[in-house]
Amino acid sequence: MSLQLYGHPFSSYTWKALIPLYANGTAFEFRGLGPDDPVNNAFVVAAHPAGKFPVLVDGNSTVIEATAIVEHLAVHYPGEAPLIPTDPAKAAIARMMDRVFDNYVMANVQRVVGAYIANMESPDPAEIAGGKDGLLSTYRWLEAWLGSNSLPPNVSLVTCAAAPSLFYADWIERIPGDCPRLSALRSELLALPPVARCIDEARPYRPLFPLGAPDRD
Ligand SMILES: N[C@@H](CCC(=O)N[C@@H](CS)C(=O)NCC(=O)O)C(=O)O
Repeated sequence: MSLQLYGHPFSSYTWKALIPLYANGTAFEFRGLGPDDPVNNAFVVAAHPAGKFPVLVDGNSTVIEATAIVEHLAVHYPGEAPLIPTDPAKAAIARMMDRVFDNYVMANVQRVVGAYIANMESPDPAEIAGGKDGLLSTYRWLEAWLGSNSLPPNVSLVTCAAAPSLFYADWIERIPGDCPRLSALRSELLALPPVARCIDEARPYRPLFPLGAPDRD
């Protein structure tokens, strides 16, 4: 099989690459990372400047960074879900929103999770407060944005970024009641078949969530 995806089923950025693969029924081999997979771990450490995943291998090409993986799939493995809007103006907006979800939702999730991973008994309260405040600011920005914009109707780059980041963000700082559009968007995204599949495949790993996984979703 020419496509291989290196990642972990509980990793939000791995979901970002899995969602387009599942949405378009693209055949690939999943290469898991973890204590029992030293060869796969070593491959990722060599492939990415910071050893981060997912990593996609397509024949002789190695593609790092989840956004670039979605772009690669859109170009080389087009399918039912047009991952990047064909209208260049809409594509520019999709790329802008991809940055919002990565840089201001997922980065704040990782800030809080990182504080726990650094010190499970006594996570840095400033890091936790900073991450949670950042999430609340972004929730309010997204709520306002959704008042006059909507996501593309099909699975797109924005879905791939938004679904995993909102899934985990809500576990860290619940989307407040004054953000009903964002709350509804999260529910709609989690119900999409490729997203629901990622959620189900990750269920066995929930005990790994450093803050304790809530009993929902
Ligand atoms: N900018 C990267 C971020 C990827 C990332 O943060 N992946 C996490 C897993 S969700 C990771 O590799 N964590 C392990 C590490 O940082 O060493 C991307 O978009 O692919």
